[in-house]
Amino acid sequence: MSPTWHKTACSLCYVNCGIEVLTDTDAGTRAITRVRGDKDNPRTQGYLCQKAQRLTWYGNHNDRLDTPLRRRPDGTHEPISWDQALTEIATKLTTIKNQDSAANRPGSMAYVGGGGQGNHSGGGYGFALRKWMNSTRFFGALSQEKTGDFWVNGKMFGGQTNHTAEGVEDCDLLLVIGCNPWLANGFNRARSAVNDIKNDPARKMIVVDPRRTETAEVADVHLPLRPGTDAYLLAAILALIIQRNGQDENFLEHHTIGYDDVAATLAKVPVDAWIAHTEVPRADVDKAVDLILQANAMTVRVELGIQQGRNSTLNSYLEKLLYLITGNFGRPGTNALHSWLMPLWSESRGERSEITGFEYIGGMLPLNTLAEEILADHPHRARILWVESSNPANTAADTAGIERAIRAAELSVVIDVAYTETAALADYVLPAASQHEKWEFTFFDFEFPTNYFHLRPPLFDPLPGTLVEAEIYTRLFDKLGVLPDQSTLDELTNTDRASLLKAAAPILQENPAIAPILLYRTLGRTLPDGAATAAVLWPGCLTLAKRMPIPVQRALQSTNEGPALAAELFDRILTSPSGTPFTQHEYDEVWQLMRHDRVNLAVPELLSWLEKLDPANDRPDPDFPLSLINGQRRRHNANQILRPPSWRRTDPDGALHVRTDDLKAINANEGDWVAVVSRTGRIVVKAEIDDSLRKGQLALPHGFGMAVPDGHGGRVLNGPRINVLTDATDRDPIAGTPHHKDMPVRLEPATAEEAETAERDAEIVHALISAGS
Ligand SMILES: Nc1nc2c(c(=O)[nH]1)N[C@H]1C(S)=C(S)[C@@H](COP(=O)(O)OP(=O)(O)OC[C@H]3O[C@@H](n4cnc5c(=O)[nH]c(N)nc54)[C@H](O)[C@@H]3O)O[C@H]1N2
Ligand SMILES: Nc1nc2c(c(=O)[nH]1)N[C@H]1C(S)=C(S)[C@@H](COP(=O)(O)OP(=O)(O)OC[C@H]3O[C@@H](n4cnc5c(=O)[nH]c(N)nc54)[C@H](O)[C@@H]3O)O[C@H]1N2
Ligand code: SF4
Ligand SMILES: [Mo]
Repeated sequence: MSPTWHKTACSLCYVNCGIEVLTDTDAGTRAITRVRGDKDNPRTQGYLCQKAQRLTWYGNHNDRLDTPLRRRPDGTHEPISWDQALTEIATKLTTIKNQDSAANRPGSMAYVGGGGQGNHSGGGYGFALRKWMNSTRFFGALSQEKTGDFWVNGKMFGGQTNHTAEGVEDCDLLLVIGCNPWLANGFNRARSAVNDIKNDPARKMIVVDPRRTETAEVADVHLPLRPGTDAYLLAAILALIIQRNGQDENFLEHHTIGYDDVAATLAKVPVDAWIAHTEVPRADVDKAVDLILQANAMTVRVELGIQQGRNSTLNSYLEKLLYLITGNFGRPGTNALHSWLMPLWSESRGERSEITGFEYIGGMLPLNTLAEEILADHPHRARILWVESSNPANTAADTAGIERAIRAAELSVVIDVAYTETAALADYVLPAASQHEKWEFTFFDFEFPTNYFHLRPPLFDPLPGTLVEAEIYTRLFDKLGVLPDQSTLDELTNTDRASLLKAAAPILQENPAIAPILLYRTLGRTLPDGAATAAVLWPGCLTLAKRMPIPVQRALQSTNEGPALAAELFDRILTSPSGTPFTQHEYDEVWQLMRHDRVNLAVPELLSWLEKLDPANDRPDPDFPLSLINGQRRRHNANQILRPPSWRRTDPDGALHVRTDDLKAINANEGDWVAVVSRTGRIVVKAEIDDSLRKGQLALPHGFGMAVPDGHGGRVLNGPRINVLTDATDRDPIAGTPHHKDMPVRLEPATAEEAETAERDAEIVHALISAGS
């Protein structure tokens, strides 16, 4: 039989490129032997990056979980049955829920994750549990990177789900601030898009990044600012634009309010002093302003360099002002808002944590405050830690604090595909079927004017012993005794789709939390080929068809309306293995996506933050004079998704990147073990020269620090556990996001003992790589 190519998506970053894979036909294996771009995918059109070929290392390795585990008193784990695990967990949940309500305190579950880069099918079901536990405490990766952006969107556009898209493919100027699309992608077909701009003399690119990145290398202008000084630079650029009358009066008049307040604040910016503070040559800033003023269609693309940098929320405001004041919004090749099939986050309205005082943004609390929520000496502290599809023991700030918090929780449960560092500390570990073993999708649909959704069928049967998340939660709710009896479920299953929610209304009124579970157990049973998890998409289709029928009709080339249009959309999603457009807008409709009537340019909290900026407050700490990029995206890292060391033969140790002169300053050489020391921790890493960094800047990679099986019954550390270094209290005042990209550290030679331990671990890891495990 000739091998067949299966359509799916890459789950190694949130772009989720459409791909086709060849799978090993030997029964029982779950190897992906070849990967190619799926040319039929209407969004990514066959693109893939260097990481996708290694996808097999995600679900096909010897550290997959295949049985529920329970923690023994000595801290080790023992296998137990699903039935026993879920019974015990349900008992503890019920006890704590009853205690919470008897004490009249808010639900005490802290829920972390709910989906990673490629999988959001489980999240809705996890939310159901959190809701049933009466808890609002939700934390995740987004709440350590994007919540500042969401907060600003709420103020300017009116909704925290009013999220922006970029028109990279059609722009004539791409302004890249604090991101490196050449290695990290982050938007569709990133490398092709960057190459297209490079090869077209009429199109330009500016890069704002302290390091001369691979992207900066091909830019027309590179502004290598001092780390952490973006707010000064962006404010100076805005001030210069206005000095040169570069504001788009027509756009400002018709689509915005508050410009005068913004202009008044910007007029006070001491442009020369602030540019001097950024250490970027003035002539280069002027060149950048020239390009911005000449552009017909500019798109601003930002990421962690400013979102996990100093003044994070202020940066998110200033980058938006750049495109709004110049009228680069809602036209081809500019920034815009986008539609959602179902929003990935929600709207908060100023509610705050009782424990830390931090504001909920998009329904989330800062991940940086998770340990405080659990460890606080407060009657309303979190008692349960529930983690699904996230590895905070490695990815949240202050590893030691997070580890203490996991141990301190009265109940900790981890749902994952692999035995992660978080799982290793949990009371119960529940093994999930991988993204290649179930129907899966994400809500990372950030496109305008046409937006796409991709539901992927499974490539393999679930690994024996694992369950799909929807099934895990449904069985747990069964144990909790809150699901209707079978005959009621049967009756609902036989109800026609359009009336299902109405028929279920009395049940949901009594217990609104169980809506996803109910859909899974009823509508889910009617879906083809086990696509039951997709049942949660049905309410999204109904709402969308009602709220924006015309863009949906255009996308589907349909004349249906109401529930019939929703049904057509739902069916289209179920039968489109390469993904499908779900909305197609006219550019003018961008204004209907916004909650405000006009964009509100003046955000008082941020204007006063800007007024208070003062270079004198930015002096480096003499004890920690260097700036660490703590979590750099490189050719071969992918969050914590690919765990076996063998997937990367390049950079096996997760080396520290450091300039020749900064390494010489401690009398060390390339290949030496050196210590990176912060206020919070110390880690030992291998030094590798990278002179594209700015003087005084170091970089450690994201996506390492896993404890992997060493082949002899133990575990070995693979590369730096970077968040040992992170101070969880060094964070944005509004969003609480950590300053991962500008962490004050110093460099020291490693001690002989440290070097010996590190070398021993590295030798084991290298042997594992040679053996291909
Ligand atoms: N290869 C790879 N790709 C990935 C991922 C991965 O793990 N590996 N993860 C995915 C995820 S979850 C995300 S969120 C994205 C992140 O994608 P990016 O944000 O593009 O990646 P980073 O390397 O974290 O940091 C971006 C840039 O910020 C720069 N920088 C550091 N300090 C400053 C500063 O003070 N100011 C400015 N302007 N820039 C600064 C760094 O030099 C770096 O080039 O990548 C996604 N893609
Ligand atoms: N110092 C520092 N820290 C950082 C960053 C940084 O730059 N520097 N970057 C931050 C950013 S931007 C991000 S996005 C986060 C990412 O950090 P996390 O939120 O922890 O997410 P991932 O690393 O993507 O890990 C996802 C987990 O999901 C598991 N998983 C994969 N598929 C499935 C599935 O189908 N079901 C279940 N239940 N589990 C599954 C994987 O095994 C893995 O353990 O890290 C953040 N942490
Ligand atoms: S850009 Fe690369 S890692 Fe991201 S989804 Fe596409 S192929 Fe996968
Ligand atoms: Mo991220």
